[in-house]
Amino acid sequence: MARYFSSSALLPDAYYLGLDLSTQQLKGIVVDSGLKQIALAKVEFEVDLPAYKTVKGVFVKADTNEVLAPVAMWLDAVDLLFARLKDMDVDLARLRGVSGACQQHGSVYWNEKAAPALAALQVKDAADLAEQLKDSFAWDMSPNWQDHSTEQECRQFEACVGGPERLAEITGSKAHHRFTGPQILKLKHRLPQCYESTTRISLVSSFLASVLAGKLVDVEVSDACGMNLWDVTKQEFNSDLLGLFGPDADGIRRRLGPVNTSNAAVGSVSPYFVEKYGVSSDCKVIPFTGDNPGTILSLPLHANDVIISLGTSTTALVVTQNYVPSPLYHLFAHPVVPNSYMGMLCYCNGSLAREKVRDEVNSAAGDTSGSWDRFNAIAEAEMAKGTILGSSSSSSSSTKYKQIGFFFPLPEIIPSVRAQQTRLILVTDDNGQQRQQQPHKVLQWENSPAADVLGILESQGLSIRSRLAPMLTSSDQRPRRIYFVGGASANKVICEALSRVLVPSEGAYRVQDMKDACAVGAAAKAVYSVEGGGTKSWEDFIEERTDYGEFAEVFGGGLDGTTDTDLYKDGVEVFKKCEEYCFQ
Ligand code: ADP
Ligand code: XUL
Repeated sequence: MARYFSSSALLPDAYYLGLDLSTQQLKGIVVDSGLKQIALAKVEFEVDLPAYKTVKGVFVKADTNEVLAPVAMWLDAVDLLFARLKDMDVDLARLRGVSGACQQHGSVYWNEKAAPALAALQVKDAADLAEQLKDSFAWDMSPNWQDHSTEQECRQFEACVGGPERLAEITGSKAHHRFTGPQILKLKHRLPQCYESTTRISLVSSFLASVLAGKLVDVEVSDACGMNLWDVTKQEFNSDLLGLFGPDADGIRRRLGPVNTSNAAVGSVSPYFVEKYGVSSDCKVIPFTGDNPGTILSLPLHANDVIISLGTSTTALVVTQNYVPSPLYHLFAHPVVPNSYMGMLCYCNGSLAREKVRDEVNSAAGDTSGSWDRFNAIAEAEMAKGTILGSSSSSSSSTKYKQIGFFFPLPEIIPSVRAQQTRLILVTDDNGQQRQQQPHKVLQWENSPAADVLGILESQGLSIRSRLAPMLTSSDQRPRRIYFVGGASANKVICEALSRVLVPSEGAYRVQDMKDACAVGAAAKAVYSVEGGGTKSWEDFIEERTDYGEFAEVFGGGLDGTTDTDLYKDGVEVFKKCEEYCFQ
């Protein structure tokens, strides 16, 4: 992502490194003080480190639903990444800070040899990191976020505090298989000897920071919220949940260590990186965070701004000051801004569901091309007519027919329901009074594929709008800006239709090139810590280093982009009624 060099307060010679340790690769982006990219290097685990025999970076044990990654592979990846940066002639002596954004929830189990081995890391006999740290782990594996093996532990977590709602209230999420707390408890149950010899547990983020800093680095607060253990508002581990680990709650507390709520440097890079790769000994290690919190640091987000990722699934990330937890989504502490949070909505049915409607529309016209042209043309024509939930906004009839579809070819997460495709019509009279007790249910949806085009976009938009509303602090509960990213953000019409429902007050933008977003966010976190953290707010800092010219505007802001009418004000209620009717 190209940025421009803007402020007079910039350090002219400084470079910063943002690392992204994800499932399939380790990536490093070097930026200058203005967040302009200087270099990018990556190590793909399956391709570059074939000796570990992972498939897409992990081992999948289908019989137990386990997905694990070998920790030593990540250490080899760190060496290879730095070697590649050095080979690219990047002047690593200019590095003033390094931070990272890593896959969330994964955990690394250190033993009592870890602290001295990290402190002693040096270029002795050219031994690499994996060799020097080979005796430092109580378990040589790290559970991956795709792991589903902790059903029993998840039930224990929820039962311990009184159910999923209460767990979400405390920790920001209901119990999830991939979350670190249930994963650690599973280790204690199934590999007790590994748990016993564990002296410290890192998240993937604090593991990588520890390797860079040459000492055990505390877990960072935003990533701590992906554990189902951290009380987000009290900012402490929940004692009841720690009690699940046995009468010796201190045992788990010691293993977890403290949580770091500051963005200040935790130290300088280990002499290993200075001696072997020429990194400046002045290079500070800034707390590493998770990949989703890292992503929100890559764009100039203020409170009430939303990133909507239109990938295979749909994810919405919102910056909020309202802690309004729900079992349907996640809330994390903001990685940089105190008393601020990141809400994360993850939908299973995103692009594939839209593709299904697209294919039905195309096939009705005998077209098997997979083109979006017909889908887009229908959506544009309907919006131009002022169609809202199946009927024209100018209709003068006293009876209103509001149509909502649920397009879930796959089981859905929000709400948590089975796969289905359902269309409902809610009939209301002029006063908005519901005429029928129940909306009329229409089961055949082959009837009018064309109606489903705007229908699916409205339904996806209204679901996001109704869940975001409580988290937004604007007086009318509208988002400020929306940034569309991911595959379908290439489609302007889809973004327009969603914006028309979500009505951001200051516009919507498409940001095409987000594949390196969390590494960029990590680099920005490092720059902010070294250059601006003391005096400048994060928002001012990131705003002044962003070039809005890179973003394509799709929706000008205002209520429907041009006028003062919120076209979907009543639509939210219709949507909620239909969800209630269908799913409760
Ligand atoms: P992932 O989430 O797997 O990384 P991407 O972000 O690459 O995936 O998004 C892939 C999806 O983007 C595809 O399923 C496709 O439907 C959608 N997509 C790509 N281009 C367009 C387009 N022009 N219009 C609508 N959808 C598109
Ligand atoms: C978030 C999650 C994934 C991983 C991917 O809860 O599990 O997004 O962070 O790396």
